[in-house]
Amino acid sequence: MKRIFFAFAALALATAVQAQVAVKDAWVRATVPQQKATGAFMQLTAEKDTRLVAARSPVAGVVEIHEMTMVDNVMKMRAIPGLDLPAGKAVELKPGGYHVMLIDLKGQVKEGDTVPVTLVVQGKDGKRETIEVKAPVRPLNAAAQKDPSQGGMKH
Ligand SMILES: [Cu+2]
Repeated sequence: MKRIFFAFAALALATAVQAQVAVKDAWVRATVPQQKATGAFMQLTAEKDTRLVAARSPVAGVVEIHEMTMVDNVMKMRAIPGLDLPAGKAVELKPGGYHVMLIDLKGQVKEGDTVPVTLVVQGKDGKRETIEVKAPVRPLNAAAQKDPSQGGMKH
């Protein structure tokens, strides 16, 4: 009986730590050989006002938070210091919008792989916590070719 209680307590603790920000539909775009960067996409919903301040992944030397904006009719992306996650509001990271940029890739990211991504979020109280995400790799497609978040842009 005691053992069951401890198992349950450990489970409750684990979910409590992760409950701050829910991650849905995480995925990473597959790369071709020699490609040095790609994007990670997901939907984030924070319980309380939170800010995504950093990310890291073992597959990339550098990981940045990017946004895409239209500049003179051309989609450009740039690194931003953080992304606000308002309480209860789903924030989409998707091609053509915000994304987690995996730069300086250590190897090809292939369809069928799973890429671990660690998100660092900060609450209004300044406390940081990390969220571990396992993002499956999805294939490139024709529509993605024009999208700079696929790594076509040189960093
Ligand atoms: Cu980018």
